[in-house]
Amino acid sequence: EHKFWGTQPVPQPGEGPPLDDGYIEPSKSLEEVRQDPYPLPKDFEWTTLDIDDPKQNKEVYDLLSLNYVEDDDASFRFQYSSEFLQWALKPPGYHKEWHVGVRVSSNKKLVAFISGVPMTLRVRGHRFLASEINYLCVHKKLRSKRLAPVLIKEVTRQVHLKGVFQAIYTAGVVVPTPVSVCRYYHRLMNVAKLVDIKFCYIPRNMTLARMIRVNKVPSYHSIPGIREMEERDLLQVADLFTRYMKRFDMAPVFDIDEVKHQFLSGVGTGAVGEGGPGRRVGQVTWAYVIEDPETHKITDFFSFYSLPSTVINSSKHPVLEAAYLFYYASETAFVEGAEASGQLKKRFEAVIGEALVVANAAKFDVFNALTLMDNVPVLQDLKFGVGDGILNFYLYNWRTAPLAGMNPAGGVS
Ligand code: YNC
Ligand code: MG
Repeated sequence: EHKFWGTQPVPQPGEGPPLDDGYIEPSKSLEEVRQDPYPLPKDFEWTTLDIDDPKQNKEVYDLLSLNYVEDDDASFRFQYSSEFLQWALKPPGYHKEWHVGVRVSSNKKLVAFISGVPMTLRVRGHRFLASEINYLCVHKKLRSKRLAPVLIKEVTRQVHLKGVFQAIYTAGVVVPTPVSVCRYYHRLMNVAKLVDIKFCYIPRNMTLARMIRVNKVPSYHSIPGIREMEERDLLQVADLFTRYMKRFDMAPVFDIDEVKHQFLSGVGTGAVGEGGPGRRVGQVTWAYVIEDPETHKITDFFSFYSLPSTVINSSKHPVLEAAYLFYYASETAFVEGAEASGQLKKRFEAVIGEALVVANAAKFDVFNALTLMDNVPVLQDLKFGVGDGILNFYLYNWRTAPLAGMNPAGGVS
């Protein structure tokens, strides 16, 4: 059935839940790792992409904009920006060798890519170094030629060469074997445009005018003390993030430098407004804190990122501007009884509601969220609608029982 995945250290179909968490195959010593690159079909050659070099960054951008992930009916295709790729591919401790490309030997055209970045991952009670694998892409003209397994094996070799033997990745497709499954939800903001590009439809018994009214996002904040996150907040945000993420069975572990990178390095340059309403030039991420007006302590934070999609068959609206909910946290999670009483849900509703206000002011068309963390209970009240997209989470060379929320309608941790 799975000619490639059947050979890899991942849980195989029908295995059943493991008795103990742990690796599937042991780590190798450096000498045991294959020293030469995997062979490519003739006429192709390996390349390492330098994302700092504007020319090479543009080559990855072009490959992905034309060949990366599309929705099921090929209406929308992710359009990661150059700034996004800079942010995503260069976290603290990144290795340029993990940014793997394939070129046509004759004209050097970039036709395939896969990347990894280092991270510390916690799965249940275990913490380990891992690579986060993303942006696997093969040019449309080279599909179904078994190039993807070669890319995966080569990035695995490069990861092994740095002494890392586990990985995490997500995909819309199902391969052996998801550790968790999430569903996408969408909060419509620019309703007229979303209807125009057929991102959504006007339901029966509804009019466009009424739909616009129902989905109106407030233009003002409602939580006192909300402001953009700044460098002086790093210690408090890192501490809050670390404590809050303990609620979940699988989570990244960020040190201060990583918190700085994840939440502050993508905010762009210049002043808010110079990159369009509510945006800086080249802004990829937004991060806000709530500072208690009395104690001046940070009680909550939230973040989201910009990931536009090309609208494949539209000249009127070439780009769908989508914001994606990223990490958030709240001290309310540590208030005794707050979860049982519904106080925690209320707080998250207010906090994520503020993210909608910021994203709407920045002229995003839609705000997306997955059924993970503490999202699920607030999605309905914040007027998110269920999407048709699914995101499967995978671990490479790590065994653990399925994580909560395997039911894509439910919550995940
Ligand atoms: C996928 N997305 O099942 P079997 S997500 C994993 N993730 O193998 P061929 C995938 N495996 O089933 P094509 C996969 N898509 O025979 C396909 N496969 O065992 C498997 N699309 O290869 C597939 N980007 O080259 C099959 O297929 C084998 O030409 C078939 O190429 C696939 O980034 C692809 O969706 C996805 O560009 C490159 O369709 C191509 O179709 C494409 O004949 C549009 O491959 C863009 C797209 C994928 C986005 C992503 C995460 C990737 C994770 C990869 C696995 C990492 C493992 C950990 C490595 C480090 C380990 C350490 C330590
Ligand atoms: Mg292929």
